Amino acid sequence: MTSHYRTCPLCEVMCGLRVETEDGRIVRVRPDADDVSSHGYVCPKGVALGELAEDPDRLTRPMKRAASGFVEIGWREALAEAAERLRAIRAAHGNRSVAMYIGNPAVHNTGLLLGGDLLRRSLHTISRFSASTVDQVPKQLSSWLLYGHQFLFPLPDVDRTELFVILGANPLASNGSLLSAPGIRKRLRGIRDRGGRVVLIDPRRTETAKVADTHHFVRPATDAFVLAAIARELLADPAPTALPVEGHERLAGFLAPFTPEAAAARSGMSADAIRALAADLRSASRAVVYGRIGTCTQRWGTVSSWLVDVVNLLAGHLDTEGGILFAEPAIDLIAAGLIGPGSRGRWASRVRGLPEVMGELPVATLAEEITEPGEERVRALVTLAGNPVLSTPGAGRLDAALGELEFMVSVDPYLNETTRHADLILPPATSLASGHYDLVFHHLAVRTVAKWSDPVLPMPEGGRSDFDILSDLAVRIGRGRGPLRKRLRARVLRAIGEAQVVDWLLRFGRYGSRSPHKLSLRKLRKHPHGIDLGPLKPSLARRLRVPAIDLAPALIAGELQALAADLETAPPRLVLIGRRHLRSNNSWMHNVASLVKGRDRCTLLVHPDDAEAFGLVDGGTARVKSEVGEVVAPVEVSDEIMPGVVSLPHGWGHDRDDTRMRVAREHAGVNVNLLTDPAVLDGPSGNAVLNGVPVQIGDRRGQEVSAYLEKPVVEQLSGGVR
Ligand SMILES: Nc1nc2c(c(=O)[nH]1)N[C@H]1C(S)=C(S)[C@@H](COP(=O)(O)OP(=O)(O)OC[C@H]3O[C@@H](n4cnc5c(=O)[nH]c(N)nc54)[C@H](O)[C@@H]3O)O[C@H]1N2
Ligand SMILES: Nc1nc2c(c(=O)[nH]1)N[C@H]1C(S)=C(S)[C@@H](COP(=O)(O)OP(=O)(O)OC[C@H]3O[C@@H](n4cnc5c(=O)[nH]c(N)nc54)[C@H](O)[C@@H]3O)O[C@H]1N2
Ligand code: SF4
Ligand SMILES: [Mo]
Repeated sequence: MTSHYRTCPLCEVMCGLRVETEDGRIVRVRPDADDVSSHGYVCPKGVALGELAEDPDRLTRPMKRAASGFVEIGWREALAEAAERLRAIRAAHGNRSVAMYIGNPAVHNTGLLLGGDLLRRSLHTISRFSASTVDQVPKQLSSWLLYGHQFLFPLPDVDRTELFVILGANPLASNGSLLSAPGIRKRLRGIRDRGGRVVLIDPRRTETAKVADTHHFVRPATDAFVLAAIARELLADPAPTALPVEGHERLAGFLAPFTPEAAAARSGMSADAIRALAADLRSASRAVVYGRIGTCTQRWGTVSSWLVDVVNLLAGHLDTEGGILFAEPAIDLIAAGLIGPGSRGRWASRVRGLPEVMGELPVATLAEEITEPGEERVRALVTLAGNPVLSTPGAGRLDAALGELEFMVSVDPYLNETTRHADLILPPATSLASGHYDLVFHHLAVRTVAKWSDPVLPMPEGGRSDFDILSDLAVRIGRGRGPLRKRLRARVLRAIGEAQVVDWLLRFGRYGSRSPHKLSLRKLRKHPHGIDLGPLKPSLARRLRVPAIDLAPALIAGELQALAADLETAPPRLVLIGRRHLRSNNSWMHNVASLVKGRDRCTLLVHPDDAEAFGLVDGGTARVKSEVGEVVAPVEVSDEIMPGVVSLPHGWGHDRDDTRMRVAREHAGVNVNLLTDPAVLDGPSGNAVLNGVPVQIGDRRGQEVSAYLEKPVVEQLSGGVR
């Protein structure tokens, strides 16, 4: 038996695993107690990595659509046909007619990231979409506006803070996002052991609430009101900062309407609690506010993200130990110039005229870019590691639109809800057969760590890695087109492979050849548990890409005015939010038996008062309707969710006969994104609105009973957990 030390590629946390193999097969996956970052922490998904790699439903050969269904074909034939069809459609209808969608696992896979970049360059299309616009793009936009770079992600210094305020994140289920800190439960406990406090603001009393000192219920999509009120309080006496900051007066003007009372009326969090939180943030020497998916995937995603940082700044916790810090990893994509500072509005979507953000268009508009007639409509689509039919809003419409494409190719190991529309599926071998270095997630990590993982499994006979597939496609598509330099880059990178690229980036980085650390691939190979380079340090003052942090840029000023106008809006009677479960990961791990066993997790959470009002019973079913669709889901009655709010998790809806995910098929669940509305977006970023979606409840026969039932909204929703 051989032990391999490997970074888990499944979520942002990057736990160290010990993978034991025999004869090229995985025997066991265990936590790596010596990993310098995770120190033996692991979650059930990491342990299931072997099952995932050896899932019999994984595709092993390219699949081509035929009249009788999918048939296996050879790699050469598949790659040649994919390149030829894409080139032909592009030649006939222009660059824009070929679109690309990149899903979440792409960022967790070194070869896919590098190969995907080559393919993107060779396709040369502005029809670019990704999971970023159902996720964190408001954060990127906010960082670009505030600091001049989209990748300067504000990270809460969880290991040194004394007051940790969390909005719209459930790290005990998700393990943390834009916050790579393995073993978050222990770290949150650490705050309390130091005499500090954890405050959670969430419409649901989540798993994280159980380790928090205080939990405040907040109505979905009203965080911006609370944050604006806190910022308004802080502006009366902002903390001194060494950073250059301007626009205090302008900001004060825009924030004037957001009194704690006004914010309380709209959000359900009490005015006293809002005032107390502002005062505590200001008086604590080490404190930090952190907002994640619940604050991003909603109507006020950008302004909420922006206000989180502004509150930290005004309270004196930006770029400070125990406050917000910014990572400077060993391979620093910002310093290396490998990721641009940011952009907005360089081009627009064809149908709705939505501005490009960070080089992409909102995925919420993909369906109409395909279906709306016009010469440059999207006729071909390449999906890389994505399942937008389950993960993006208005999924029903997208599902139908994919059927109208002239050609679709998916680089994906599964025949699932999205790839079933493809003409060709190009399945990579498990990423465990390739080397791994986290190019992205070290930018989100609370400690600076460098780690390389060598392949754990041999490349299966006839198998190809993501990098092989994508770089091959890139070279074929680029052939005879574009500047020689670019075509050579694709060929050279393809020839040397991703490990060599990582080696160069390490050597040229701040811990590389010219530093005492002398990091290189060779050195990292000698340290299979990783090398710890210490905690983050304040660095923003020297890394700011703007002359001064502007507290009220035009785009945000416009949003604050819209937000002020919305203070008067009566909230919908019932809104929908999402949730995550520790044993799930977006849409694609439901085919692993050990992860889906147990009771049904795709349930509609309903508060007892609402259950009574709508005639729902625990264990029964409910028909949930929105502006764009409806689903019938099992009901779970619980007072952990606030009245007026229901919750359904995403990534489910595996009830198709033409997919090949047999375990998932038996635990189908429903697709919540049939309910989310692609017409409603976070304005500045185009991010999808997946939380705070107005819905109605009907009974089993479809009669509407909820519509706008008059029921007093609970007045006093805030309060301590214990
Ligand atoms: N186990 C597991 N881990 C995962 C994933 C997974 O699917 N499963 N997905 C990974 C991915 S891709 C991501 S991006 C991260 C996300 O990581 P997190 O941001 O931690 O995501 P969630 O666990 O969904 O927690 C979001 C919380 O926001 C709350 N919420 C909803 N709407 C609002 C609102 O308007 N205001 C406030 N204040 N709260 C709101 C919800 O009740 C929920 O508790 O998780 C990653 N990790
Ligand atoms: N309603 C609602 N919708 C949501 C969310 C929510 O909170 N609520 N969360 C959103 C978020 S944060 C995200 S990130 C998105 C995720 O959205 P997507 O990225 O579109 O969806 P995933 O479910 O992550 O699908 C991943 C796909 O990658 C494939 N895959 C896995 N590993 C590999 C690999 O190594 N190589 C290749 N080539 N393919 C691989 C899988 O088979 C699967 O098809 O979902 C979003 N959708
Ligand atoms: S928390 Fe779980 S899924 Fe995430 S990196 Fe660790 S073991 Fe993998
Ligand atoms: Mo995500």
